[in-house]
Amino acid sequence: TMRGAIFDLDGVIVDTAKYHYLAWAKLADELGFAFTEEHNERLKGVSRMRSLDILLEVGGQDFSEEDKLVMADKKNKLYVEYISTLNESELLPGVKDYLIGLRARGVGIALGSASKNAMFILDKLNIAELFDSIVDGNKVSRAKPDPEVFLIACAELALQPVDCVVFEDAEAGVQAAKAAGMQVVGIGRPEILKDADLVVAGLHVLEGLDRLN
Ligand code: B16
Ligand code: MG
Repeated sequence: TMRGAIFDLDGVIVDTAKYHYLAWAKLADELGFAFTEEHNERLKGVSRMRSLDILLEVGGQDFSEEDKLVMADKKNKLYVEYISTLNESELLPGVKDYLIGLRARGVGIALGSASKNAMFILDKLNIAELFDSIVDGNKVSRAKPDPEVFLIACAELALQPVDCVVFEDAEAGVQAAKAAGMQVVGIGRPEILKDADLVVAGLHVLEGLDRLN
């Protein structure tokens, strides 16, 4: 049985990918190349610096580490500006009810995200208080598919990996959860999330099932 639930942020709780995309596309535009939504798929669940490397690879450009830090910072300032008006209405379907239902059953709830802006986003969505533990990009040193983020979250919930279920939308996140020895529910398309134990379109599906029980 599930004693702890660990949630990825972007793609599971909120679709911040579209704002990441707007900011990355603006940076690419300034560098003189087009960055499409299809390219953006490759950035989902990937860290900020790794995302920049992928973007520059698409544009066939290369810069010093110093310049890259300046660019990543610039992108982040734009991104933060775009998400500054985020609110509860942008929560993905079923998220809040599912979290409240888990809490009522005594399941520990953690966030396991690569984003350094996770706290800001949870505050905007008004759901920070539903989490017992928040593990984000500021707390981890190794990016998914490394299991670090989920292992820290599990330890903060004072649970063992076998007691935890991870909710993930990205393939690298599914791999990270498996490497951590946890069960994983994929959020999205089964053909992409092949290694997940179960794949659903969104938390609204699980929330609906819980209500039937
Ligand atoms: P930041 P997740 C990830 O969030 C995003 O999917 C990815 O596109 C982003 O680059 C990464 O966070 C880092 O975000 O620039 O805000 O630190 O899916 O792990 O919740
Ligand atoms: Mg994600």
